[in-house]
Amino acid sequence: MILKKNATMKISTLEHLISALKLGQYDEVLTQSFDLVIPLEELQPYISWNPNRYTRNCIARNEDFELILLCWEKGQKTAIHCHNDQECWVKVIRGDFEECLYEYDEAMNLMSYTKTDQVSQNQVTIIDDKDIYHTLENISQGRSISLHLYMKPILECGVFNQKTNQLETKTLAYDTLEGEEV
Ligand code: CSS
Ligand code: FE2
Repeated sequence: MILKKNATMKISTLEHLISALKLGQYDEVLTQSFDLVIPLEELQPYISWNPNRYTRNCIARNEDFELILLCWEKGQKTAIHCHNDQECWVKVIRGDFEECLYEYDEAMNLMSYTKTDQVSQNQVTIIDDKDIYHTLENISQGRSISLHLYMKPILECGVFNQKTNQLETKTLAYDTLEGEEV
């Protein structure tokens, strides 16, 4: 297909999505992300499960972005965390999540709960403020899957320890590395 200059391709496959990200078309991806439906078969190579914690599976990354698939057993959840100042985009592929939002006041070292949202299949949640922290929990009756985009990649993030009321730094790792440097 010959595209006209400036013409926008509708993103409908994982390959299209990765191509758009490689071209730096982040605004385009974010605009289309609400309607975006990536077939589950295309995500199959990146699915893995762990009974003890959600898994992080790399689909594609370079120095500008990181696209990963997270696989959640029933009830698995994150700690209260941030995204190392990077914009975070989450698209629910399957299942239902509860997202709790918090705001961190660095001067006071105070983490304040703001609100709880439910994010369901095909919906998108975005965090683009460095002071906003959140938790994500799989509240489905079974497994859930979510697609995450960070611009740029996050190698570590701040995690709020609710027992000590202190921020800690957590190193983030992949469970599978099917995806390549692109
Ligand atoms: N930030 C978490 C998932 S919730 S957005 C992570 O990358 O593991
Ligand atoms: Fe997060």
